[in-house]
Parts: sequence; structure tokens; C-alpha cells
Amino acid sequence: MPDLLISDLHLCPSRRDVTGAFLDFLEGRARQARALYILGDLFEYWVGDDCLESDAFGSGIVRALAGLVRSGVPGYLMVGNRDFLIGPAFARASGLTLLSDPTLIELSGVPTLLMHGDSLCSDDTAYQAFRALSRSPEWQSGFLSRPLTERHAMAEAYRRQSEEEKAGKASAIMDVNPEAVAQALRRHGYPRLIHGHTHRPARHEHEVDGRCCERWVLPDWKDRAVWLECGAEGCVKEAG
Ligand code: LP5
Ligand code: MN
Repeated sequence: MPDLLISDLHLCPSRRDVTGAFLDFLEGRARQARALYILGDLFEYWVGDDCLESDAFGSGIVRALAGLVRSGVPGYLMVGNRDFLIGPAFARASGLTLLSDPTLIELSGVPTLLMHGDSLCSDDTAYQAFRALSRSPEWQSGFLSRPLTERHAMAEAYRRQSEEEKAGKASAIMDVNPEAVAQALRRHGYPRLIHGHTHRPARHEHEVDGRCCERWVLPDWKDRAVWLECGAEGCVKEAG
């Protein structure tokens, strides 16, 4: 049985196609997986686990994930740049195990480094400054102490600002930096890296210190399920 890896679904109530595709995926293909790995940006944005008490959409997704885990398929979640405020309460309710970024695992015996991918985009210095600030415990506790409606309004405003800023950035700046990729592979002992975030699905080969390495970039979800299956024969991209 292969392991399945997904990322960048950007789920939110207005994205009905993708939400439907994800619920079908959890009740269908994912049930035959050895394990499911979600590598960040499951949600369009996440304003804190306390929203689960009142947010029907988020708690519906949590219930569906819990159903998969109850069926016997372990689920793992790494947060992304949109949903880095997912925390232990979400993990408890869904049954998913939270993974830190990066995490090294073995997939069918192959050491494989899992990342969301945003930290590899080191040329995007404006984003890296935002990342450092928004991941600091001081900033997060300040944000989480605000009322939920205010947090939603701030998240929407940052989403708009992010889209505006991206329109003015060169495409290359928003891709991974090759040296950052080489460093990550080197630090974690090669030979395979799987990440999302850039929405540029592909399989790349990198030679790092004379070692042949592969890097898989997961696709973002537009209107249907898209995932990577990794088994004894290697990895292959699949779609629903
Ligand atoms: O997400 P994507 O792929 O569209 O774009 C990312 C980078 N943008 C972001 C921002 C998120 O989209 C929006 C955040 C939602 C989080 C909600 C929960 C918490 C609320 C947070 C409120 C602060 O990650 C984008 C990259 C792109 O990937 C490609 O890698 O370019 O980066 C930006 O657009 C960021 C701007 O370049 C810099 C923003 C400057 C803000 C300055 C700091 C202000 C202080 C904020 C306090 C934390
Ligand atoms: Mn992302």
C-alpha cells in the first residue's frame, strides 16, 4: 500500500468543488493508503483552533479527517504559511499527528524529507520577514487574543495584500532557492525531498555533493483531488 501526500488545498467555504473533492478523497482513495501526509495549506487560512467551537466548515473537515483515522489510516499534518496557527486542539479533534517542518521519514525504506516549502523560498525576503514575525510566539499570542471576527478580517486583509504583492514579484523570486534545497538535502542525509507551496508540480533531479537526489513538488488543488503516491517503486503523481 502506498503512502499518499497532498498539500495546498486552500479549503474554505466558497471553494465547494475542492471541498467536495477532498471529502470524497477522504472517504475513497485515502482509505487504501498506508498513511496520509498533508504538507501544509490545507486551509485558505486558519485563525486559531478556538474557531472549531463555532466554525461549522472547519469542524466538518475535522470530522471527515477523524473518520479516515478511525478507519485505520494514520494521518499526519504539517502546517503551511496559510494555516500555521493549527495546533494541538485541531490535532486532538482530528486524530492527525502534527509534524514539524522539516520532518525526515522513511517512505518504503527511502529517507524522505518533508517540508511545506515556503522556508526554501529564501530569495523572497519580504515574505521571509513576514514569516519570521508571524511565527514568533509573542505575535501569535497577541493575534490569538483578539476576537474571532477581528482575526478573520485581518487574515482576509493579509490575503489581499499578499496577492497584490505577489503580482509585483518576479516569478523566480517566488520559487525555491537551489542552494536552500541543497542545504536541506545535505543536512538531512539526502536523497529525497517532497514539498508543496510553490504550486509548480514537478519532479526535479538535483546533484548534491555528488549524490543524485530527487525533489517532488506537490500540486495545489484547483477543482479536483491531486496527490503523490509513494511506494516501493518510487513516487507517482495521481489525480481523482
Ligand atoms: O499564500 P500564498 O502562496 O498566496 O503567498 C505566500 C506569501 N504570502 C503569505 C501571506 C498569506 O497568504 C496570508 C496569511 C494568512 C494567515 C492567516 C492567519 C494569521 C493572520 C495573519 C495576519 C498577519 O504567506 C507571499 C509569498 C508567496 O507565498 C510565494 O512564496 O510571496 O508573501 C507575501 O506576499 C508577503 C509579503 O511579501 C510581505 C508582507 C509584508 C507584511 C509586513 C509585516 C507586517 C506585520 C504583520 C504582523 C504579523
Ligand atoms: Mn503555502
